Amino acid sequence: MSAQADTVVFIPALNEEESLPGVLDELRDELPDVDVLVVDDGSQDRTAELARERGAEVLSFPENRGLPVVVAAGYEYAARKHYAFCGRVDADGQHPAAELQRLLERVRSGECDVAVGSRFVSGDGYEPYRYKPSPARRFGTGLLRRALKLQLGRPFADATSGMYAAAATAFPFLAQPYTTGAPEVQGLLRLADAGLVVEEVPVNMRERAAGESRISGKKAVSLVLTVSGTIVLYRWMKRRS
Ligand SMILES: Nc1nc2c(ncn2[C@@H]2O[C@H](COP(=O)(O)OP(=O)(O)O)[C@@H](O)[C@H]2O)c(=O)[nH]1
Ligand SMILES: [Mg+2]
Repeated sequence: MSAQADTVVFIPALNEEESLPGVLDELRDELPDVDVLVVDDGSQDRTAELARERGAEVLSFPENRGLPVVVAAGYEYAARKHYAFCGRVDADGQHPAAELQRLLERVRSGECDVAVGSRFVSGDGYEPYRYKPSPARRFGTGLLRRALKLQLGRPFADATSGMYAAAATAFPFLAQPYTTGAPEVQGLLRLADAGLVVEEVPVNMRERAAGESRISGKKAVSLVLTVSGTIVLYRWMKRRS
């Protein structure tokens, strides 16, 4: 067994046997020096087996616990194993490994504590408006952006992105249990309260390689409600504590 790397990249995965091998191969090619952890959330398919075959560490839950639990577990693992940096990408092939590398460079250079991959900011050669969400989705995210800006005191364009690089300073905040269905949004609120530096970095994302997104049609509506609920709930809990 080789020495532990300074970086772990974790991948939440629920029944992703079709896409996960490609994601792991791409990570190995682009980021050969990182350790990889697949957090298998009670998959019924060969997700865990395929991950192990490709040399990833696997944390398997006996049954489905949901993405918020999985996300906390990923950062908790990074903290417990004393990694200096932690990345997170989807198992569906949406997040190019080369883009994660750019996020990791930002945190490694000390420029920020957390770098979030964003489809909706421009710069660094990334065109504005390169992603055109449906009108319904645009309406929803517009509302969320306004609510979030009030809470964070700054604009944040892609608050539900799951593509992250974090330095160890951020692990304790990202590893705390999430009490809402929108862990990314809740995490951003915590990081802002802790005074950590979070940067939104323009990236390109792909369509998921196979299977279905968590977010489609009616689920998009419920996501908007969940995220708004998260913001309100977070305020309320903070006022009481
Ligand atoms: N562990 C776990 N992972 C999930 C669950 N739902 C989705 N995922 C994984 O979390 C990631 C994000 O889900 P995805 O459907 O791609 O959401 P989207 O990218 O926001 O559309 C993927 O890698 C999924 O395999 C869940 O209930 N538990
Ligand atoms: Mg996805």
